[in-house]
Amino acid sequence: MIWNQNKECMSRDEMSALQGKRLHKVVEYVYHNVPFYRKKLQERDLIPDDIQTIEDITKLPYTTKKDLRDNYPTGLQAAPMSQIIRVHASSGTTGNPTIVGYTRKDIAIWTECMSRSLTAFGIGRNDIMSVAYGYGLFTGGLGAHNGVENVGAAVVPASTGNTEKHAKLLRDLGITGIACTPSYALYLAETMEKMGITKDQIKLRVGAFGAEPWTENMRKEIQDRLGLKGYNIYGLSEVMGPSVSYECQCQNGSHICEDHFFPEIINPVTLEPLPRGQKGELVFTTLTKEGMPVLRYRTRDITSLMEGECNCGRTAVRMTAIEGRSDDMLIIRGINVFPSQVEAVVLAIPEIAPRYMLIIDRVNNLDTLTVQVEVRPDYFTSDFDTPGAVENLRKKVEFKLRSVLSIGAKVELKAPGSIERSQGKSVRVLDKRVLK
Ligand code: DLL
Repeated sequence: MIWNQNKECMSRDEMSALQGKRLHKVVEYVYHNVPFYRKKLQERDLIPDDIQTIEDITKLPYTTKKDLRDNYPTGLQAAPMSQIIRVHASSGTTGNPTIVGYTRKDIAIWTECMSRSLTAFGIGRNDIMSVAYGYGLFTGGLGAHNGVENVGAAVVPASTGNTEKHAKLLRDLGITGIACTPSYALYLAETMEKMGITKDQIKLRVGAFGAEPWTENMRKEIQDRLGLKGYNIYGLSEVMGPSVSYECQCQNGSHICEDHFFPEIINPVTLEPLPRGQKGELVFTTLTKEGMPVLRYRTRDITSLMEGECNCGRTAVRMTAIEGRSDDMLIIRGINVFPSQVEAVVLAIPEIAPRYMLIIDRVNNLDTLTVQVEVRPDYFTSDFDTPGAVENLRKKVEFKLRSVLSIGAKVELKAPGSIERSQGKSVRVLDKRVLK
């Protein structure tokens, strides 16, 4: 089934013409509403009328996460606050999150894209779908939620946590679809097994998995343990949220909603655009967004694009599974974490030296994060004799980390000089997870 035959199956020529028209409009819109973009265009001697076709996109400057950080909180927002009806936030590279505001039209378009994904996965009005992406600030929960309601299925807003209760509901309600991270799906399978719930007792048929990288082996394992078919769903907050692209029944790449999000692939070092088919960094321009449109936003995700009609009948360009990142962002329990965020916390605590190490592991399918930090020599000798001092400091670091990272980390205090110094580029991350 196809949700929007007209847009998902458009001929290439029609799609390019539509994209060109929309690109001109969005450039005109940001030129008049976002000083940051006006300045960037003026620096290149560009006015909106210079952008007429989609090929003209290469004249435009790139936008990066740093630009969002430098314009925190809402400097890149184009619509006035009176037109914003929702705000989400995702991890910034340091202390401040990235704030994204959506207008009513943005939410309607997002819901439309999410409906395309769910329809491609085979979810419709006869389904009951639990959404086990986080609902707090993260785009996963509410983004998926709106789509499930829109296609007429019944949504169960399970969110994350409460896994035993969720497993019981899966069985008792006969839930047929689930949206969550692939690692949470495995954790859920394990919890069910511990509770003695077998896959014959549940009716799960479809899984909408994304927000973190996963492999074909993980897909097989989840499908086998939960008795469903797992589909990939991709997205990012700066561009929209879940449903920037989605797999169809053919599962040969994820179709991009390219009437709304124009994709390019670039060489992350030289920033040269690469021809379709070549692997590189994915860049998106939002063609219809009002709240916070982005021009040529560098996602840092490494993938390649495939053109040509798919056996499902959709013509929309497909992207291959994300192979990695061109920066140091980690995804831990579905949450984006930058080592620089930890650094910002560490630098702000006087008792701690600016030395740290992140150790990430996957225990029983759940990601764990341990942060080792070094105590400053002066504090180590003088205050450490006071009863409770060590524990208080450890708790303080844990508390600050949780508020900045949005996930819990176990903190280990280390004696001065005990975190290994590296000879060359410092190694601050030890990722022990192996994606099988
Ligand atoms: O993760 C949006 C989302 C929610 C997508 C639910 C899918 C399902 P952010 O928190 O901004 O947004 O993180 C975006 O997560 O740049 C990728 O690195 C990674 N990512 C998202 N989906 C996938 C996927 C949401 N299917 C960042 N495969 C992106 C691999 C993914 N990585």
